[in-house]
Amino acid sequence: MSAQLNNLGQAPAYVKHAKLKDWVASIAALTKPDRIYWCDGSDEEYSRLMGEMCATGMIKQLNPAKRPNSYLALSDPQDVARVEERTFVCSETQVAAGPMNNWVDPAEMRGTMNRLFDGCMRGRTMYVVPFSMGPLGSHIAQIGIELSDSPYVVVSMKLMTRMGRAVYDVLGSDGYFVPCVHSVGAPLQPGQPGARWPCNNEEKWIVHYPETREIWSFGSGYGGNALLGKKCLALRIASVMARDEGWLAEHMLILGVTNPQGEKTYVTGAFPSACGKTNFAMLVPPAGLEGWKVTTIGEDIAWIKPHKDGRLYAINPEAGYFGVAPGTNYHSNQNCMKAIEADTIFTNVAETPDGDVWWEGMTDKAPPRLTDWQGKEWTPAIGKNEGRLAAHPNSRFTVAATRCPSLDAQWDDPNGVPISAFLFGGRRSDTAPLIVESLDWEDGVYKAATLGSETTAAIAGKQGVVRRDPMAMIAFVGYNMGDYFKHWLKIGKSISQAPKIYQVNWFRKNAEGKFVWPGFGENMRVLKWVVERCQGKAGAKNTALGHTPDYTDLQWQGLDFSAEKYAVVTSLDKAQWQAELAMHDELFKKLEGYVPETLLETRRVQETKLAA
Ligand code: TSX
Ligand code: MN
Repeated sequence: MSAQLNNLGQAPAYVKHAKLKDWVASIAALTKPDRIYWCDGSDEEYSRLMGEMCATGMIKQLNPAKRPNSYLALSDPQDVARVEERTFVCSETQVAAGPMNNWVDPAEMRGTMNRLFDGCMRGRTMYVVPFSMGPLGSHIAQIGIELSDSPYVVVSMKLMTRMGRAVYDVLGSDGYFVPCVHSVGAPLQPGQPGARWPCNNEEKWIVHYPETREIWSFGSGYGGNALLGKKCLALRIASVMARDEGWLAEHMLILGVTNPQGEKTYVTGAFPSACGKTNFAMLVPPAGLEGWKVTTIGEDIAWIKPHKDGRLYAINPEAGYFGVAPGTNYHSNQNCMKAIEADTIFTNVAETPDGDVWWEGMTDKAPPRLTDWQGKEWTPAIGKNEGRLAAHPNSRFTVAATRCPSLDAQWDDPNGVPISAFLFGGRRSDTAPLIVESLDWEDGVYKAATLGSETTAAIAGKQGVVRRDPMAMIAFVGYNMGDYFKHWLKIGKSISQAPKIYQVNWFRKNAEGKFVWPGFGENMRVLKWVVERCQGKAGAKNTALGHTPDYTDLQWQGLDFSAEKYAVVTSLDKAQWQAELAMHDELFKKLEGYVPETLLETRRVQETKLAA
């Protein structure tokens, strides 16, 4: 195996960046890996690393007759999700990080990191992972280099980003990159056998230095804790870059809608977790809306820049999907199911006796026998008796975007696509109507800033409680949330053709506690109305919240959905909205002293309108 690896410290000839090589050497001197391996991102490298991980048992190849070129990884049971309470934004001052972020003085944090990382890669290989967030060479893209001691990170980054040798061509001898240091925090003594899924259950740290744009992550090998291009770079660090440079780094899907006339409109959507963002990004229009088509640019992150034509243009900085498996099936997301039919890494799902995968919600009925996400025997009876799930609720698939049947032709366009509308949605069983169009940019920013969603079993804590999640960015803004609101308001002033902003809710329930709106593909009816509003074609009525479609403004062909049901999902209850406004005040209280006056004024106007 070592014959394939470069010698310690020896960069390939095509790496021309002296500072990068110095930095790699300095991190190696600190972390003391046995070997350094410079990744080239080739398919051959991917297969070789998969072979090595299969040999150590970290990963298992699935049955190629069922899932060609696909693998299953089972993580440590204590390393299964992002660790928000262990995530830090270490800006020079605490005010700069704001009340929504964990903050530690950066000088103190550097001391902690230097102690933790000293010798933390002993017995392991340090991989040098070059990646581009966004199309290679795009003026909107950013380059990162992740140093990691996890081969699982390397193969995941190959699917999730533009990873490999070509990044060095863009970087040249002095290009800018975001330095990302990652360790699972599990050094090996000579002869010590490695854990199947190495991690550190005593110490987990996800650390950002916004001023110097650095990321240090210790102790976890899972998802956003370890794939540092995603939440750490593309959201927390990028949000700071965006603030400084006049653009937006957002937790948004991007989709294209093509109407029967062939006209294309691009829309983004920001939704907190458990609202079906990936499903919406890959939506299949229902019967009755023939001729309409949805194409996918991205399903998690959007980087959005003002263009000289006065519009906002968006790219997806990612090149793959790291999506939640449970609930994904051929009804909820046909495109996604097709994407993961091959060339996919599954993590923490269950395995069938014939070497395929399964998770809750994949089929109506569970297979009679499974191996669960912890490698234990599982049957529907065991699951029921012991309250044990076959797949972890946060189990994932990792797959390249190029496998997605609905992938938009423009997805890799370095200029991005022009955005006509922003959707902001939460999971609300009451209060919030199906859709409301904001009166203007400021009103839209207010709606986005006060976005709330009910918690589900997939998140720790109480179920059914409304949590404020401004712009679905609560865990991802790398600076003061109040300044982030100001930045949003400023962006609106910097463009002449601002997208319309909508508030949506697919989750209204009736008095019996049943979902009234059919959701999924039927959301296309709402999306069609949004697109036609942007084109000036669709009607609306005014309410205290903004413009909403009348029953007759939506197309119902192919769906039996009565005006009575429509009244339920669109009703606006004054008492409920007054309670809602009181909850907005709680958010503004947490951010006291930082909330822009424009939003506080919008809040007061709402009160008056509801009283009227
Ligand atoms: O993803 C969802 N979307 C967006 C799809 C484009 N989900 C899945 C939950 C989040 C992961 C939804 N669940 C949606 C939705 O629009 N709506 C609902 C609620 C719902 C659940 C089941 C039904 C209907 C609505 N079932 C029947 O009507 C038979
Ligand atoms: Mn996300």
